[in-house]
Amino acid sequence: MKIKMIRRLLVCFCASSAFLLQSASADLVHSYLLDGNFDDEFLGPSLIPAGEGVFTSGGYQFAAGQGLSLSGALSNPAEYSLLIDFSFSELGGYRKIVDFGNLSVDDGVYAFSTAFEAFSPLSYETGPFDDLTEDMLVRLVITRDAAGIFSLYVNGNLRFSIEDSGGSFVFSGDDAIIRFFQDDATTGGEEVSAGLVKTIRVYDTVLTEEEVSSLGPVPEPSTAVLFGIAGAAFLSLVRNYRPRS
Ligand SMILES: [Ca+2]
Ligand SMILES: [Ca+2]
Repeated sequence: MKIKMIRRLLVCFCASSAFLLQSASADLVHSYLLDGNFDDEFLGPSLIPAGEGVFTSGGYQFAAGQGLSLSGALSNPAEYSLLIDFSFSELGGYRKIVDFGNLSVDDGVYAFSTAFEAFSPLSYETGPFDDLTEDMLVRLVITRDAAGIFSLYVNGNLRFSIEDSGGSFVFSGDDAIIRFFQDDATTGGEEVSAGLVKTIRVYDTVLTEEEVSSLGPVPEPSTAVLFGIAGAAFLSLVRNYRPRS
């Protein structure tokens, strides 16, 4: 009886683990959990820090302008999805989150006051205010498809889609370099904030609205922790099991 029950639990646990891994990894090509290093969990290129931030229990903490960069992570610099779990400790005015042109142009994704904004001189779109709160983690997902439709999501919810006809949101630097939390030279590198980044994920396809929605907000407690708890509970069950003779 008991062996059957444990076997059933084991099957259930493995199946749900496989499902979690599978659903989390669809089209996911690079994953950075900033828990003490800049390594890609998929053994791809590492993030490069632009300063000397510090790792805390919550993630990588950086001073204003000390962002991160990532090169050679995209197979197509014009078609991608990026997930960023981060917080800024100062808001107000423009503060750059993602730069697409190796810091050579003003175009990019910014925090504009407490809203997210996709800015280019040709077209820009601002989401609702109060999407950002100082020092509160938020999950930003941006996607761009080959036809140039650029979408921005906050905590799993679509904020806007725009047509990027000018290619402002195509990564145009060498090796499609992605720069996080660093400002361009055209505004003197000054549109920045100190902050904290917990997770960065790179997908080589465009996530659908449904897929982004299923990613939800920043996990609290994290999925990894819950997964760990479930695993520990199962192991403890197995360890405590004593077959009756
Ligand atoms: Ca890590
Ligand atoms: Ca700028």
